[in-house]
Amino acid sequence: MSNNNTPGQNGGGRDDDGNTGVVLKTRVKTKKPSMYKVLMLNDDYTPMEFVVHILEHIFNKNQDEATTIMLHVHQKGVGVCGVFTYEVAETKAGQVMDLARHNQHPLQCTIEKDA
Ligand code: TYC
Repeated sequence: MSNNNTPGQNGGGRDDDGNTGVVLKTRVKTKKPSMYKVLMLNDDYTPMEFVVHILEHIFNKNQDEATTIMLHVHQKGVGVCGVFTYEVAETKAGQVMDLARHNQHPLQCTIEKDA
């Protein structure tokens, strides 16, 4: 993919309008943001249906996707609910923890910087 984002200097010290002198271009700020995984941890007490509900309503998964992720966490101990920018990841992890606490489930959710 290309962009117009490479800073450079016009040849011969002549700018686009033909004026002479030192001409520097500034890099346009278009760096991609760091991404963060939202991880859910297994426990022995949170009902499977509750985890599926969380995945459907907070992570916008359909029932099949939600069930697959829940079973992965149940069997492996940890799984990825989604990958987001930092603020979105923090917000979603907080929503999971709030819902779990309000329903008295020990479900744990954390975020981790993506590689
Ligand atoms: N292990 C739980 C049970 O057997 C289900 C569960 C799945 C809990 C995923 C947490 O993140 C979790 N009821």
